[in-house]
Amino acid sequence: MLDNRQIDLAAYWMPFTANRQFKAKPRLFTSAKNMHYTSSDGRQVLDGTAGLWCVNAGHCRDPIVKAVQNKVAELDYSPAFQMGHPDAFELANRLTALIGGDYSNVFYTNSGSESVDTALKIALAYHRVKGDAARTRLIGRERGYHGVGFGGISVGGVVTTRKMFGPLLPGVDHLPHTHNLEKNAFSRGEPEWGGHLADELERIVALHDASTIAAVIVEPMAGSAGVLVPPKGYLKKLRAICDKYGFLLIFDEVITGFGRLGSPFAVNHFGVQPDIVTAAKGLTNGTVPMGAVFVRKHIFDTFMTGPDNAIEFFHGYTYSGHPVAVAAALASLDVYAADGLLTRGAGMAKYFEDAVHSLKGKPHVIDVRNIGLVAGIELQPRPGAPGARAYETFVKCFEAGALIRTTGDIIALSPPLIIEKKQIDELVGLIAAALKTVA
Ligand code: PXG
Repeated sequence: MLDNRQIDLAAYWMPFTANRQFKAKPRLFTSAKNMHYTSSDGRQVLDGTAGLWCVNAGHCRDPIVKAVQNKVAELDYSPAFQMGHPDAFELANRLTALIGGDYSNVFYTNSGSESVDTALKIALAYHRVKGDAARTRLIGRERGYHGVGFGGISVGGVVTTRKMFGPLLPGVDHLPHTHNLEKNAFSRGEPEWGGHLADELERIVALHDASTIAAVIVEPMAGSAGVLVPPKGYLKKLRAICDKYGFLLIFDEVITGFGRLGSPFAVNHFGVQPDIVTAAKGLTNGTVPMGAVFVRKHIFDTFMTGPDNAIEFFHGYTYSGHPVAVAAALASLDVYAADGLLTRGAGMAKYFEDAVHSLKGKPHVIDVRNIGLVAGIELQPRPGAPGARAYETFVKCFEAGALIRTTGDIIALSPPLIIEKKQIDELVGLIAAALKTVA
């Protein structure tokens, strides 16, 4: 047990946190195992969010812990440029086999933000290498979240992550988001209404001309901005329009990768093959920072031209393919396979769906939406105090023994994929109880 008041909290500038509010009443975790965190005051807290959408196999799984411990003692670091280590190649082979299709190659990064910027750079460079240098525009979507790099915030559509930091990348445009409570409130799975919103890409083409557009990037399911499940047919339509005009399609699977929707990737779940796929988070079960970018064979092959001694893509990170991160990823894949976790969500989805939809009719709840092991529960904002209701619900849940995540007035649930039915009941029960106590 720790007394939070004895820790000097002053120097740490916390990310995406109300620093003064937090430090006035801190919430600290000191350990974790499987579905639970232990808080600094010694309480068990049920993890309803897999950390931040990353601890898909549950916490401190022995094979992953051991793999990291062993690797750090054996090969602490190996240069990423013009040198390699065997595990990095093995991981790339296993990842391309896992995602399937004709994804032939993997580029390593250290985070989702870096994966996004890497993917955007691959898209721009791809057209340049092909001699199509006029294709420089990038198309994102309103309410999209693609991390915090300048590329990611430029194509992203979350105003708070954009407004302070301009000018952003030029030549970016945005598709409309697909959120519409009048049409789709309390949808189960993919909403019926909204597939036609993909046609808005045609309007963007008419405005800018197809010859200027390099790529379209979307989250197959928008996570951060409040769990927006793609309407039926939407992603297939986007793919078709991209094909028609020669745009690369990028799926940002930082959240949806590694089993979140009940399939290994959203690519598999929706049967749509984008040209480039970004990943991070669940890649190492959140243990060690790591991201990855998957490309299809035609993308990689386009770069493999010119003299053999020429570097084909001037991009990379000191820690691309870090041995300890790679060890964590390999062990995570082993655990996912041994426990069947990358498809476990498919079997649990219906139970989870029924449980979260039982919140319909509870105080303040204006929508519940879900897919796989993800749910969004939207609350009516308190007049004049947007976000306050959801934040207070989050604090009450934490005090009662459950970790949830909120964005604005939306509660997002994304538990570790090992969650059991009785833990789903517990999580939803604690949220229902908290909602009753929030004004
Ligand atoms: N793309 C997507 C789709 C993401 O969800 C990133 C990129 C950036 O990843 P990094 O590793 O650079 O943070 C993300 C990150 C939340 C939440 O509560 C979501 C993210 C991060 C933190 C909190 O919704 N997503």
